[in-house]
Amino acid sequence: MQQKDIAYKNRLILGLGQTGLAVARYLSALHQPFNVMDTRDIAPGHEELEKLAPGSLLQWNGDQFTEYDELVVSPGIAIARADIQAAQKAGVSVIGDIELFAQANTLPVIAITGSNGKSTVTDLVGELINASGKKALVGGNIGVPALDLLEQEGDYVALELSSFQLESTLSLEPVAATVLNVSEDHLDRYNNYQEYVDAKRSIYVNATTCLVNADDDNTWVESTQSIQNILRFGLEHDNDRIDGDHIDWAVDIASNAIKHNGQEILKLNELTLQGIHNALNVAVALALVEIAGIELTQPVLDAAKSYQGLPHRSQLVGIKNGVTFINDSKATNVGATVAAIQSFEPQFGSNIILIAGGDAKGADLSTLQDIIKETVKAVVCFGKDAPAIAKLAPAKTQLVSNLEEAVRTANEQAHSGDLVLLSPACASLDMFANYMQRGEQFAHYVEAL
Ligand code: UMA
Ligand code: ADP
Repeated sequence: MQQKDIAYKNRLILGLGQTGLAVARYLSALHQPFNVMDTRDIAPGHEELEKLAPGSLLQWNGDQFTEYDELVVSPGIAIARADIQAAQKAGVSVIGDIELFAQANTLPVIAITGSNGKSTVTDLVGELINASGKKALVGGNIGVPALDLLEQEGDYVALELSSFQLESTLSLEPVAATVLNVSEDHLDRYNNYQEYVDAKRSIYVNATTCLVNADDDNTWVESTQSIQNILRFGLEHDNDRIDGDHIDWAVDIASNAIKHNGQEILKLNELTLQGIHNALNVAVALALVEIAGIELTQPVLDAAKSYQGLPHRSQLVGIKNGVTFINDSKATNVGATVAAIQSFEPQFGSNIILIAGGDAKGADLSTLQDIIKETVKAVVCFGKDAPAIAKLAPAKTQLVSNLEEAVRTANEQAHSGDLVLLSPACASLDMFANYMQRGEQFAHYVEAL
């Protein structure tokens, strides 16, 4: 795509994961100077970096940060680290890859954050735009570094943004921005929940139109932000809202529809995606593209109806002896697991066996307690924070040592008609490379039953 020039600076890239490498590729192509530091003994991607910029990977040394004009910090590294803070205080600029992207980008951006549903909404926004005949470039936290998009041709950019990426972004000017929802996550990186909420809501700074969740005040635009265009999505509550106001984009369960300003846009039972949370995701995606100027023509609506979702999100793995196995490995926090259980309750009632556990990232797992007590038949848990989950409902919980044992144990307890749901409420990193590997292994163990 056409790009704006970015200032010539001597930069230090901190972290050589996907992000660090993308920044290195980008700066290399611009013939701008940079070095890279990573806290790990063997940084992933070091071979590719060596080919790109020989000798640019240095030993991590905070004392050298002030030798650079700018630190480009990867999202996996906390900006609150003492060495980064000291450099910033000494006048070194501290940004992330999204800021560099924002400085160079010329296309309209649709920006999406939230604790849950980001990838689904971002991917669907891309599908809807493509169905309209325009071309979407999709990236960010979803797995394609934003800077890689600058090399591609398109009409719109759909960006999934994490709270970590938003913390180091200043000049993104989205045409449409949303915080889908906020629930506890990443409390191992934030001093308190409010800091996490504020990081999410910073997506609205410089946005032309903000789309907020009417049912979640943590997604609302702060009164200090002078934003004119604020639209709301949410569940239709039969006029029982305190403010009595209409919802611009509503999921109306009573009339089985997604509605825009009261007008029916789609029938809920026409959607391939299941669950109320996914109906909200579809409503948000339609809203975002419409805000960005895409007409909701029949091909766009058809794309919304037939959208199948991404792997590892409430994905059917198989049915064995009448037992359904679902892989929701991407549920890495409590809010996601609650949404998944709620979405299956209409079909399975309380015949749900939940497999959960992993690294809770400092979250308060007790918010799972009610739904486990009321809806779930049995819990099988494993991983770092399994003991905390087991405490929630000891009588119906079994602690096991790994995923393979969890699948076998859940299967032994299951009867025909039951659902075995892997929806861990925790990150996978204590035992797996990532949530994808956890989901793939789940499918493998189910296959082997
Ligand atoms: N790390 C170190 N030392 C370093 C650098 C990184 O130990 O010097 C560790 C981090 O603590 C982290 C891991 O390495 O555990 C990866 O960190 P990273 O910053 O190198 O990550 P990238 O490979 O660049 O991937 C990042 C996002 N990862 C994170 O934010 C942790 C990816 O989101 C994103 O897809 C990618 O950029 C492209 O934009 C993944 C993620 O887990 C899916 N995101 C979190 C989430 O969704 O909950 C925020
Ligand atoms: P994210 O990118 O924010 O992690 P995903 O779209 O990958 O979100 O979905 C992750 C998990 O979150 C899903 O497996 C599902 O359990 C849950 N989820 C998806 N959409 C929502 C939503 N709108 N509200 C609550 N939970 C959701």
